[in-house]
Amino acid sequence: MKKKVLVTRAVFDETLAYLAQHFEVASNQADEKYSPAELAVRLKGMDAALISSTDRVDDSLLSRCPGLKAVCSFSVGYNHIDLGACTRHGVMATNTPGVLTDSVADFAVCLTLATCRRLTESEAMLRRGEWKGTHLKELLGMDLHHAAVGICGFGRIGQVIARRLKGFEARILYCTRHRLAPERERELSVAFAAKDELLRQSDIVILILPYTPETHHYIGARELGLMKRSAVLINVARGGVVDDAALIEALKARRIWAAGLDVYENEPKLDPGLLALTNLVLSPHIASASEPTRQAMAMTAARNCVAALTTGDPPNLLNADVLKQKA
Ligand code: 8YV
Repeated sequence: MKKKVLVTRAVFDETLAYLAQHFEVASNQADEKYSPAELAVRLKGMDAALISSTDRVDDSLLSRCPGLKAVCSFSVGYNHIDLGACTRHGVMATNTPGVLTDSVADFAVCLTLATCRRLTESEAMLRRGEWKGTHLKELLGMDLHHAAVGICGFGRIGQVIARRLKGFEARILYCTRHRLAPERERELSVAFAAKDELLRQSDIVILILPYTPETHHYIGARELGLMKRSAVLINVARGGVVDDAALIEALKARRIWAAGLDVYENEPKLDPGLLALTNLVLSPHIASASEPTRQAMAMTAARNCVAALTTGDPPNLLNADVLKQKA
């Protein structure tokens, strides 16, 4: 009997073809967004699921699908998965680190440049037919080259962002839980700074840290108050890392100069206050959305799933303690 796998969101045909070599696959190419109740029903009798960061995996879901052995997310972030609950229910959880690092780093630089140089605001003015021709003081922005850029979160993606920004001769500060070795700091030409100091010194602050209970509202009114009035805030991490309401107030009051957001609290619902702001660039959680990268994410998740249901030792296992429990 082939094992059964549910794919909760639309994926590439290649991914489904690969999975079908191993499993009986229930797909969702219509890309319906399953409610938690719907997901629980569809997971009944399944051995594993390929999930997206839009699917919440917790005790309440897992208690309704006792046969489930693995959840394989096509995302590097895993704040949508309660790892403790997975381990308690004997369910392996995996993610897709590494394959999206370069694309997300590229996009962080893209969002930074678009925000600093008021790209979307300019384009919107053009599309409204309001352009009267170029003049000296039109849509003046700020420079990324030679700027002081503070990167909060300095794992794989943060370090590649730093490498990208070397080409802009930016002065890079970083803060993270585990400071790098001095030789690695020299190699990347970066300097460690405590969070508040980084916020005070930076012209541009880029957020690329995991979303956890500790990093909820990592940037709120207090932190925005520490930043320069001329500063730019970029969020390519997770919505909850920034207090959207505090950010709206700070942007309205020009407490900071501008922001660029790819992620939002309660996405895909955006706080209407965000939509009214012009000193704000918005993108719909597309930092990893290059064709090759999303293909690689889907295949990595599929391979994790095959490994989980065959060898029981998937390469990107997040909750290793589940194996001890199975032993
Ligand atoms: C995903 C992301 O595309 O990988 C992540 O953590 O946020 C994005 O790359 C998104 O989560 C869809 O799964």
